[in-house]
Amino acid sequence: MLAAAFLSVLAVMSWMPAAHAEDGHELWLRYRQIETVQANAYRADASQLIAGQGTPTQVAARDELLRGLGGLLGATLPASDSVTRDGAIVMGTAASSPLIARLGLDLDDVGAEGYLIRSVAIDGHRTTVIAAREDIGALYGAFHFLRLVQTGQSLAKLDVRESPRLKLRVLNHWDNLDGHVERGYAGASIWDWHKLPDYLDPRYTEYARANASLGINGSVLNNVNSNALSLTPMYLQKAAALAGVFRPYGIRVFLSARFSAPIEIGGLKTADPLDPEVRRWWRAKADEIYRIIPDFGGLLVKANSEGQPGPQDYGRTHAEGANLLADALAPHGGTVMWRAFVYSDEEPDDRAKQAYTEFVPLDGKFRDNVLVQVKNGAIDFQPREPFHPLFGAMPKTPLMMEFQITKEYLGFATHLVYLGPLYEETLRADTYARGKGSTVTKVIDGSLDGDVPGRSGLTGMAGVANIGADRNWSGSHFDQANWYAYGRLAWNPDLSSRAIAEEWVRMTFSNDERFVAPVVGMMMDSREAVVDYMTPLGLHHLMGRGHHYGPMPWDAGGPRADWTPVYYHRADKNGIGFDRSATGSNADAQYAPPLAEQFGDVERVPEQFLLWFHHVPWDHRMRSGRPLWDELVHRYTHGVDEVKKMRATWDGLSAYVDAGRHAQVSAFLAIQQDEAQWWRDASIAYWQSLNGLPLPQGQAPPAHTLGYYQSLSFPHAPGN
Ligand code: BDP
Repeated sequence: MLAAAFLSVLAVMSWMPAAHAEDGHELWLRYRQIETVQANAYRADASQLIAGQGTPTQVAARDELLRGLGGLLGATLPASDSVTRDGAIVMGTAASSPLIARLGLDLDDVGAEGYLIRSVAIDGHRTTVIAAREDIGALYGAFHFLRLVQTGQSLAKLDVRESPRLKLRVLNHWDNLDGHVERGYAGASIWDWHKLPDYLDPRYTEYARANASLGINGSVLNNVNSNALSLTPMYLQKAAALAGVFRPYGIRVFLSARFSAPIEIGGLKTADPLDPEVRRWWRAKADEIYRIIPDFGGLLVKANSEGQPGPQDYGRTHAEGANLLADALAPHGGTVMWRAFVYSDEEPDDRAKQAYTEFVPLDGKFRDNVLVQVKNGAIDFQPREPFHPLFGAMPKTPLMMEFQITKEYLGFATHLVYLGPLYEETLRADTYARGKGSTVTKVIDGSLDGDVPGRSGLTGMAGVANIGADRNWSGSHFDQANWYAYGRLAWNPDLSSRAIAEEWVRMTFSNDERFVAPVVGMMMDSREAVVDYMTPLGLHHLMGRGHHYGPMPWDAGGPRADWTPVYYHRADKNGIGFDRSATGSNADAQYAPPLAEQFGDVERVPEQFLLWFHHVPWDHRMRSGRPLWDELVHRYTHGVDEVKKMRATWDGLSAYVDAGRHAQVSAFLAIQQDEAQWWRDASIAYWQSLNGLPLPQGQAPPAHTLGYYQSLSFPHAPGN
């Protein structure tokens, strides 16, 4: 009842003119003053703050509440030592707060990072406690409490109990030491390596706050295509300076390690993981790292993939490579995140099969402090892929999910594509590894195979960051939602992407229902739209070579076949699609039997994966009754139409958004519409050049000739 009353009051809450122009820099932590009536109601539940400031994390939590409530409610919250009035907030741990110790709350099972938020009475006064076992839990609780206010929820009768489902919740920065961000569309790297460690840009603290607000607890600072220099003393000092800024916010620093570092910076002749000198070198390196960064998280490694060095260079396995580093880090409690994104030059087979082929035989051979980090799909962060067949196939090995937040294959920074539904689709996918209900989430949170003897309890999720030096951090306002959604799902993979979108919209823009509902609707439809205008019905990897900008389905050149679109679509006069069934590469057999059968059967495969798993004639009958060709054209057009709809929706919402952000989103949607049309038209023109088929009735022909689309070139597209 009460909650409903609050929500209806909120319906009239509207955007308040900001003290300074909004440029997105404050992300979802804007803390702009809410409407007076509403603020008054909240003030009754936020009348004083009792919180320790004995540690940097306690200070961070207290400052955040003061800043947040001060901004949102437009009043300074008096701090005191005891509860003297209704509406007090008491925050801390049993160790930091005598009041919390006295309450005897049941904190046993919230874990080191969890918290409770509860409405209680203290000394006869209505009080909210934010209680945790460790300081970091209280900080997370503070952000949760603020989120309740930011999203207009009631503060009465609170009974929240939260703890993260995954242990490592990590951002992977693909940032080079020269400031370039690989696949970055938000400007240069935020790490100013040159001025570190002496100059600490205030952005580092803002970054840490934003991540802590989501529960992200790790940051891999440098690119997986790494430079061994990152492990030299000079760069370790720089990383240590960042670790110092992040520490109060519960974020540990990790580094990407180049496997051949013993040669490049150690002067050894080999990097063979079984060589005693190499082993000694890594042990000494780990000791050195931990002397400089005592709470260092560990190493991320891309090995024997796309030209990176690795154990296979010496005839050793991925497990032998990972264990080398794991043994060096183990005495210090460090973790190795060993990537499964591998495909070799020599292997002529289907690239989608290679990670499984190489890693499944290694199940059970990795040390306890190794996580194998697996991309969500078997190819490469495409607009839609079936979940990676490794999930569920390595019961003795903890697998860590790797999602891409930066939109390398989904329109860079200008396309509005909310990735929550993509993440959710993968996490909820059923692997059938141990019968029905064996979801990918259960694989990565360890619950599916927790009973496997000797299995380590490590769990984690990684997101390839979309953060750069742009004022708005992510290259566009809506791309902030992807950072946000990633973080929230890493904390709790069962959250719904729609609920996350709604939270984010309320915090980032407005609580006005007339704004929230249409914008959440746009976001939720946006992922399906991009699938339709770029790669409908299971098509994949059709983008421009190298930079990955725009459509290039005709591209057949370059150094390797499996980097070309023609390798993936296999279209000709008669049909289109990659046959991964038993008559083709048989990749579908890497899935558990019920799924393998479904994917392998052209009549039963979900249509969204039809051309991923099957090569079919252009007149293949679709469930809509249309022939495939007509359906394909229909999907392309539908994708473009969805973007037009998003534009119209956004145009109608200018009353609820500040002019600056509204204008930028509008301009980007216009770019997205043009580029969606380009994807549609170029793709259709190319397919027609192969199949010679007429367009279905009512479908507009491409605006230009195929030759025109083929003549376009973008040598300076960003992120390459
Ligand atoms: C691909 C990117 C490339 C990355 C690679 C990876 O195009 O820049 O280095 O993934 O994940 O998608 O290692």
